Amino acid sequence: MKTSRRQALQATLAGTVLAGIAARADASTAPVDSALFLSTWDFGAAANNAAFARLQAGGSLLDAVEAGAMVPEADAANQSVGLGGFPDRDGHVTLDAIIMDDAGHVGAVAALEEHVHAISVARRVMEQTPHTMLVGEGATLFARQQGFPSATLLTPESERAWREWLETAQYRPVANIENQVSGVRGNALDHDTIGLIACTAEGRLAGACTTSGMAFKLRGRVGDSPQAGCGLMVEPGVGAATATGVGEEVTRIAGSARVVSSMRAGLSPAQACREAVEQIVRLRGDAVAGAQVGFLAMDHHGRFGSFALQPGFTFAVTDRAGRTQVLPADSLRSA
Ligand code: SD4
Repeated sequence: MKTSRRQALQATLAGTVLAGIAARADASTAPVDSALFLSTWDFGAAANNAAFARLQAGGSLLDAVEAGAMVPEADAANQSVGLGGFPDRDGHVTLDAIIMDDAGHVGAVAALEEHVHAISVARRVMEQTPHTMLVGEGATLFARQQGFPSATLLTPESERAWREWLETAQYRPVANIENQVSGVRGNALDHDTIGLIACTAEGRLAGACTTSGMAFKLRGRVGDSPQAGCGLMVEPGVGAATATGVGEEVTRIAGSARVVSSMRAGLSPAQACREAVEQIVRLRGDAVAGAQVGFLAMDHHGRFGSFALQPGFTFAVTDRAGRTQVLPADSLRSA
């Protein structure tokens, strides 16, 4: 399965990459030296392009990151975000999302059901309530009350995968495809969470992160993604970071906040991402032997970097002219 997934990914990359696929994922050598949008995985390219289009059409930076995150959320073929996401072990698709800007505005939802665009509900939490996060039934009720259309998130394909998983009910995340479980084959082109961070030429920052979380998780499980400082962090005058992979490992170290703090202390975005991955390994040792965690970071000049625990993490970068590339991240472990 791993080989065919890699072949499929290569085919996608060939179709998506506009230039510089062989470049290292660091600002010093990448052909794009300052990013406008940076997002996780190869499917981030379409999200970045939507974000760019929204900005070009006069939207705010928050409008742009929201528009970008909505792309994988609406894609039923993507089984790790939004519509068609893999369900929890009881068959419910539950979504986690967060949106944040550099003026202290944060909104998040966790374990949201029945609504495709968790990122938009998160934004509504930010803009219409005094709170930063709503969860479970409360989040779903809020979305209804706010007039978001309800939808059935479980697609026949994801239901089939869940029923197949029920035959063994083993929870064994696999690197780079955490949302697929050993023995259950999802869409080989799809990965996990989308985290999308943005930086304008003026140094304004924003970010969005949205996911259906780990496939077949315990009901009520919330990952890193919607937690401020874990799946996403934005700090004015410093930078932004986002994470993907096994959320529990990211949460243990408040990963994205750690990456931003390291940038504040003078590390480059790539160094800051690497430091966070190394901290996870220091803490967890063999417990993370097969796990994947990947970080993306961008400073307030748009310099960007990434680093992952395992090989296979890719990210999409869009420069201020709207050119998008998909690049491979460096990793602690080798292939
Ligand atoms: C979670 N971090 O819910 C998310 C899932 C993910 O790669 O990104 N997997 O733990």
